[in-house]
Amino acid sequence: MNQQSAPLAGNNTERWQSLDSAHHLHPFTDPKELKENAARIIESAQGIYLTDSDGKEYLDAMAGLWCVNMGYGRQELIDAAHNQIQQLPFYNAFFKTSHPPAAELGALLAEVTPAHMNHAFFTSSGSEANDTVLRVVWRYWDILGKPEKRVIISRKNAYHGSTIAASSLGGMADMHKQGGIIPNIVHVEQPYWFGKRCELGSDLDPEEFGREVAQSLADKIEELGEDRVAAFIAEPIQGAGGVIVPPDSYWTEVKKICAQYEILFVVDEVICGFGRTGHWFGSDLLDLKPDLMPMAKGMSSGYLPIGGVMVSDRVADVLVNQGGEFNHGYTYSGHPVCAAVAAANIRLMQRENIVETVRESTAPYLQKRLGELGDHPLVGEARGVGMLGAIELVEDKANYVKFNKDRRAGTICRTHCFDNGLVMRAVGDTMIISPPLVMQKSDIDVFFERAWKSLDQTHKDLKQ
Ligand code: PXG
Repeated sequence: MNQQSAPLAGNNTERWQSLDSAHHLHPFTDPKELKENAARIIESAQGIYLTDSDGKEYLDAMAGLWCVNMGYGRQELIDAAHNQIQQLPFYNAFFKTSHPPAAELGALLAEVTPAHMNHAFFTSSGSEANDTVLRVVWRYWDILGKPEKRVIISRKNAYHGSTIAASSLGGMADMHKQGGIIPNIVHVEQPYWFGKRCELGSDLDPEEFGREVAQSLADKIEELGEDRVAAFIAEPIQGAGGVIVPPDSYWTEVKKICAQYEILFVVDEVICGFGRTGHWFGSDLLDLKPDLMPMAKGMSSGYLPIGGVMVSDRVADVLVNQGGEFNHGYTYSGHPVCAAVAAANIRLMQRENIVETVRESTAPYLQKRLGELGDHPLVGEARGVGMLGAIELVEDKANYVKFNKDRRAGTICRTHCFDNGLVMRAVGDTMIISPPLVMQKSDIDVFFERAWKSLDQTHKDLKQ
């Protein structure tokens, strides 16, 4: 039945819920369950606070979906979109044409990314950026006369997007079950120390664990043969997998392995980029030297959909000087309005010194308060880097025992958070945060109080 012809419910919330329920299939959602509960309708936002259609306010500790880094309602970004849409709402970047926003954005990205990265290929999302990664990696080795280098090594529980190629690159078992995996992609272990510690039920030295997991990459390259391996892809800190902060030894070893073998190193900066870790990119924090860097989300603070792949000079030299035509691109590659907003966002970040403020002031305070949440009896570990954090809910803190999945501890906690005016995401029983970078210390205190209260209520529910 067409809902427009149906009588509309009394208040706007009910109306939007009923239209949504009748006509909108949501991403990563059980549609039947949602129909039984009705969607929460978010109507407006300012700074780091959201307001729903009943006027209830929430502190958005997820920055939308890891993206609204500069906060909601930024006039500079609104003006950039408004001005550009009047001047030139669309033109393509195919057939030897360009436009000022794409040219400006490329130059700005070259300025803020690591010094050896000076070319950008634009997309509309992180998933398209990772599809582009596959195309660039394969093209690179083809041009160099090594077409047998085809395999891309990724990690279990990684998230690289939701298109067929990006979900294949990702290591999410539930996505593979429904969507399969395209050929030439394999997955190695992830550096999730806490998960392994709980699984083992006995002591596990983090640094030794980090080295062992890194070794699984070298072992996989040896097993496949270096002549078949094209690239290794990883997020600096796994985001959607549960904000997994590796032991220090992990990246030290992985960097050595990437340098030792003739493979491309792809660092997925879709979450860690644009100040999230207190550095412009996770690659800066960890001193990674990526050959390719997919990015999106914080690039425009989520105001408009834009992503891209930053290409190192080593790869660009081959593509540009030896490759001929690259048969790849999207209608909206470098979309002028999206590019203008992304450029305005980067300039705003520079003008407000946000990366430095996060590194020196806000992130240390957030991590301190997150550490205090670690004292809660329900919390087995609280960890984080920069403006990223995870809180592991456990049944037995002293003995590292997780809850049985059926208890749905994370879902219970997330519901209490919403009721208490806080948006936290639950990955299983891991509560995660990725708040806007413009969050102030006083907001962090509000976050702490609402989170503690939600943990208390969850604890009480789970004891019953
Ligand atoms: N790489 C990484 C590291 C991501 O986190 C993508 C690529 C894909 O980006 P797009 O723009 O195509 O969504 C992502 C996206 C979650 C969640 O539930 C995380 C993402 C997307 C949707 C939900 O935490 N990350």
